Amino acid sequence: AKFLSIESNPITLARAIMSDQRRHPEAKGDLTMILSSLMLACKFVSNAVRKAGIASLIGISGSSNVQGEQQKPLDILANDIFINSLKYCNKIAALASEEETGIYIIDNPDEAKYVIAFDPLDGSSNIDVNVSIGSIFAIWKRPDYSKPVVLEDFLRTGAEVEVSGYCIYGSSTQLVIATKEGKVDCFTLDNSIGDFILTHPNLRIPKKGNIYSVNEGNSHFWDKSMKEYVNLVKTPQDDNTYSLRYVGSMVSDVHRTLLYGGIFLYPADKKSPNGKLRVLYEVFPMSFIVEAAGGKATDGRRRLLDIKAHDIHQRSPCILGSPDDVDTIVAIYAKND
Ligand code: AHM
Ligand code: MG
Repeated sequence: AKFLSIESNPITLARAIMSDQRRHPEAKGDLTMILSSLMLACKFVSNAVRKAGIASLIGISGSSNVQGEQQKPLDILANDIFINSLKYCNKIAALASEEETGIYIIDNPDEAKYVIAFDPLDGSSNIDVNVSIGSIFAIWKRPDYSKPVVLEDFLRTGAEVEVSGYCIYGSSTQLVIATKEGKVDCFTLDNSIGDFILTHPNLRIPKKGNIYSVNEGNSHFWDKSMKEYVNLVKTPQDDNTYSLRYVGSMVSDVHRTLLYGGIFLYPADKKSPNGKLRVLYEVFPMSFIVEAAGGKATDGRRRLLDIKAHDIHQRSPCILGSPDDVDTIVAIYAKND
């Protein structure tokens, strides 16, 4: 007989979301359907990202491929994949994408209770140099789903998010999902079976870390408190030395912060008075995940999840990570204001 060491009872994402639904007998399975669609979209995008490097070698780059089909930049392709996948689950009334100018209303046969905001491929300037990138999303329940969907369905706070997550296309593909019950799970794509497997259940961010992550090239343009904070973490102390790690791909920088602890900062500066990151597609989903894992997220002065969006593409400064590290910078802002 041959003996194989293979996990015969893995918890797949499909199994996890089905058992979640069983725990909530009142639930109609809408979120289960939406998450299944997102899981499929992430697998498709992962596959496209993995092929991107070789595509130019085998002659399918440029404006059309060998079959004469129009080629699309990867971020536009990812946007199409997300839209198509979400359209057919019939549970999403409208979506807002970083790649779309306005909201995208889906013509549903039934009342759809949810709206979703996503960045289909964040950090896309990193694609050509083979650096990890990701997709980010947040889902809200519509306040009144008997009415036609309107822009206001998206102009909400981050605290009202039902579920949010990101998928990182790194050395492996991992999907991290946070629910409003405060549970964060990380699933890793097993390419051999084509399914996401629960590899990091109940993620909790370390209380304090020793990594800071920021584009320090902008430091000249920062406000006094930002400068003071970064100087502080760079000043050697007996029990405390911080390392700087900055990928420049939010999903990677936040993923590391979640697992190893520390702080990620994209502050406002003189060039970008509202920072760079988008509230709906980046700031809310990531803040929601970090808080659900026991971390904190602030713009320096207020909790990010308390912002109420007034524009789907609005930006905000974003500071998030281990609670002790975030508390330190919040105290500096309070002292200097
Ligand atoms: P994008 O949505 O155009 O890809 O930009 C967002 C990305 C984030 O992933 C990352 O945190 C940030 O831009 C990096 O910006 P910078 O190059 O200014 O440091
Ligand atoms: Mg982006």
